[in-house]
Amino acid sequence: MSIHTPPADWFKAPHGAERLWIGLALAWCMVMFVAMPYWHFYGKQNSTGEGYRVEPREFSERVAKFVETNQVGEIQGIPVVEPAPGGDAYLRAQMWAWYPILKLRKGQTYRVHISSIDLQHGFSLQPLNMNFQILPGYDHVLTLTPTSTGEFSIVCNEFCGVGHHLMTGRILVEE
Ligand SMILES: [Cu+2]
Repeated sequence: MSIHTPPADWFKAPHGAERLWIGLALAWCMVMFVAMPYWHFYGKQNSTGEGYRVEPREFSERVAKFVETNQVGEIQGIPVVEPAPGGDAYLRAQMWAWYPILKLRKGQTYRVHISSIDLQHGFSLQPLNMNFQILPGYDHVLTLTPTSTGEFSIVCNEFCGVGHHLMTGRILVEE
């Protein structure tokens, strides 16, 4: 069978259910088109976009110093560290762990510095579903004010190797 040109009047305008679904999809596209910039400016869980260049080795040193001066406990061998209210906290992403465990106070504001010292990871705070990309070489600063107490899990949502599924961490929030 040979390839032949389609008839000149091949186009048939969508009608019925097809027209309805295309219309709904288009309407939803328009809603998202407006919602994305809206969330960017008015969302309560947005990054401020504050970030700095940092060498992984240097970031590791800051994390070590932060742990050394603010450690208040230990859970399963991982230090629990409580930064001063209004102060800086450090969180290191590395295959395949988040380090250390942060202990924060409800209603206090912190500057949480997050970086990776090897490759790209994804910071996903659960169950709030706050998500940020964590890259080596960048100190990503999150201005964080916990509004509820409890234990929050951090999972890595950027595939980072065979231990990716084990890469969990936690943030404890107390009164
Ligand atoms: Cu990871």
